[in-house]
Amino acid sequence: MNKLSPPASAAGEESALSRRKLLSIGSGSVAGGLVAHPAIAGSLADVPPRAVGDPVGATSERSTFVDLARITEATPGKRNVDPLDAINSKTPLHKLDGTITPSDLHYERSHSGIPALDPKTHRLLVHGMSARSLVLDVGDLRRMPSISRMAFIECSGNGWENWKNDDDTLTVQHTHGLVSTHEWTGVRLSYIAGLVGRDPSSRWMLAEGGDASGMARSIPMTEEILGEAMIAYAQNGEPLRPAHGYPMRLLVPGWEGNLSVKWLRRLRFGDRPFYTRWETSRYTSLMPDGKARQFQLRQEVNSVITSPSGMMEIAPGYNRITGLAWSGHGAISKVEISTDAGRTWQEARLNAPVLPKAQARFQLNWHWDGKPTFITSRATDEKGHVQPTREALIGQMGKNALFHYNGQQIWRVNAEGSVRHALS
Ligand SMILES: Nc1nc2c(c(=O)[nH]1)N[C@H]1C(S)=C(S)[C@@H](COP(=O)(O)O)O[C@H]1N2
Ligand SMILES: [Mo]
Repeated sequence: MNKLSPPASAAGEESALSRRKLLSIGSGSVAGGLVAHPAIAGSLADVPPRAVGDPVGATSERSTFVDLARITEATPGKRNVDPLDAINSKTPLHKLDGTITPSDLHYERSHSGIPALDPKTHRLLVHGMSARSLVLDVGDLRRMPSISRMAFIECSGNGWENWKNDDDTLTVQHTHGLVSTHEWTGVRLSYIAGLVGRDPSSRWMLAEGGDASGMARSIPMTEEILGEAMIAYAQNGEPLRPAHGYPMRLLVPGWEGNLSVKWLRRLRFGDRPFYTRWETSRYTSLMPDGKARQFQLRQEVNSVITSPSGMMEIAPGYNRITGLAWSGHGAISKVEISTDAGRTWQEARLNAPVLPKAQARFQLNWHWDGKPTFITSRATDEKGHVQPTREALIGQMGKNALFHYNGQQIWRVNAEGSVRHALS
């Protein structure tokens, strides 16, 4: 039995491993370089001495032993490209813990690069179907009542590799690295709408960015969005970084990332969608009958096992399965894991807190018997939406679509313990 095998008395999912089974777990070392030491009485002689420190600095850096980076991508399949050709940069989900994405590793999608906007000159115009119009700077926003909340942003292109063919070399960073979770701070959209006296019959709002791409999206003015959307000026406690919309962006929790318009310069209230090119051609889904689906705006329930995942190696015996689940409908209520190609499912433990429209961390103890198999996760949200299999999703959407892939992700484990991307 290796030294990290959980005690048989442990509660929850650990009890799924019977004592008999635990005792029979092989003596092989745990994957990831951990050595199973013989059980001797431990003493400080086994622990290195205290170390001399470097000077205290104005900002802190990651340990030189830690390797964390996003990867740039041009189109699906064109990976690790020259930054000048990149259209996005993906979060290393397999190397992160907990649920909050560090600010410099939040995925990034920018259609025309990152403008350097000066907060002294940047302005936001709020106008349209309202009693008055207003021009605001970030100082004005900072003087208003603020809210902070945890929320994920997910590009509707997340998972786009999975519409295509199988690729053995894909990691979870490639397949799911276009979703991240932050604590965001800003002013409620309903507060701004109240300031300008928005006409209650205004059912749509145009949000326009200040970058060269001319990004502009129509946002439905539902109670949910008016109550939850914000004009954000801070991420994880610091001002927005330029890549994420400095000095201000719209944040629409739970809806496709494209609606969270960065470098926000205009909000215009109207009574119908504005049909910008971003919603008539770009962010639409081509259906099997040749028609395009427009305004598919919500991010559906989704999950993925981040460890073990694509391109990792495991050893027989105890392995911890962990991953992330999220839904644009609200909080995650359940994540189930199958380690036998979908025949049987076990409920994973969710780490607290589990917050609405934020990523939730799940985990399960697993005893791998060394036989080839497939592992997969299936999330359910508080509104009862269940993450579909790839077959069910494609049955509904066909294979022409590029956006809104939320099928269950399968990882294949072969006899050598190599974990690889699989579609079925
Ligand atoms: N002005 C502007 N806003 C934008 C974009 C953009 O290119 N320009 N990209 C959108 C897309 S497609 C996504 S997925 C999110 C990404 O936000 P992030 O880069 O902060 O992760 O921003 C959205 N807002
Ligand atoms: Mo996106």
